[in-house]
Amino acid sequence: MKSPNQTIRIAIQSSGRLRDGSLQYLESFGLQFEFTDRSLITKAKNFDLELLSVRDDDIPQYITQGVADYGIVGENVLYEEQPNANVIEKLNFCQCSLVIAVPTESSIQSIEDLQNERIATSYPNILAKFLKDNGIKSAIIPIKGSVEITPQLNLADAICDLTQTGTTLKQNGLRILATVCESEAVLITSPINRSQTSLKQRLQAETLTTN
Ligand code: PRT
Ligand code: ZN
Repeated sequence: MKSPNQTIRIAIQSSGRLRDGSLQYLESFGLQFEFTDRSLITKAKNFDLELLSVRDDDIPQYITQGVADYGIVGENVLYEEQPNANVIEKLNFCQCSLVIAVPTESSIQSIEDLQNERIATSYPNILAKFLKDNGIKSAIIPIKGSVEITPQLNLADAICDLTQTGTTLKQNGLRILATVCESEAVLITSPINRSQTSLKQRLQAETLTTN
């Protein structure tokens, strides 16, 4: 486990939808990085800070274990793995919705109609809580990717997946039945960062030196 007062370490996604927004957020503080290769760890040029570039799914774990001081991850991934996680700040990018959708021609018209039906999802924990809160018992089919295809394969009667523009749902002949939650990128911190100081405060506490 990393001890306090060492180099600040921030876990961000190595590539994907969160990557650019995460870097822009960090660069807005004046931090400068030089990416020379695909290395896992990149040191800031002008601050005692380093980036850990990893898969987004692993970021909550890195934070819980204190391997990194801060992390940037989507709320969907965070709440799937750690419902009681400590979010420091919402970052206003990578917005999307986690929705339940059914085939356009399905007889399922309301969430009550999901009783005893099969729902495929990559977010079984968030979905289970939603169904429980609404008093509905369905069979949750955990699936890692291409969830939208499962009704066509008769693997599921409904899906619970992320959507942004709605294009993918439409292309797969699906319509939205209910929104489970909204999601955006958030800054989270390690439990060993006991003061729960925002990254901004921590960076501003020391003067950035430009090269
Ligand atoms: O490799 P790694 O595990 O790090 O990345 P990943 O492939 O798991 O994640 P990535 O890069 O695809 O997404 C990272 C995060 O971006 C997600 O966890 C969400 O917080 C956020 N995000 C925002 C989205 C979307 N928008 C989104 N549209 N994640 C996924 N999608 C999918 C959606 O499920 C659909 O299949 O994109 C497809 C297109 O969506 P439409 O509605 O615009 O057609
Ligand atoms: Zn992922």
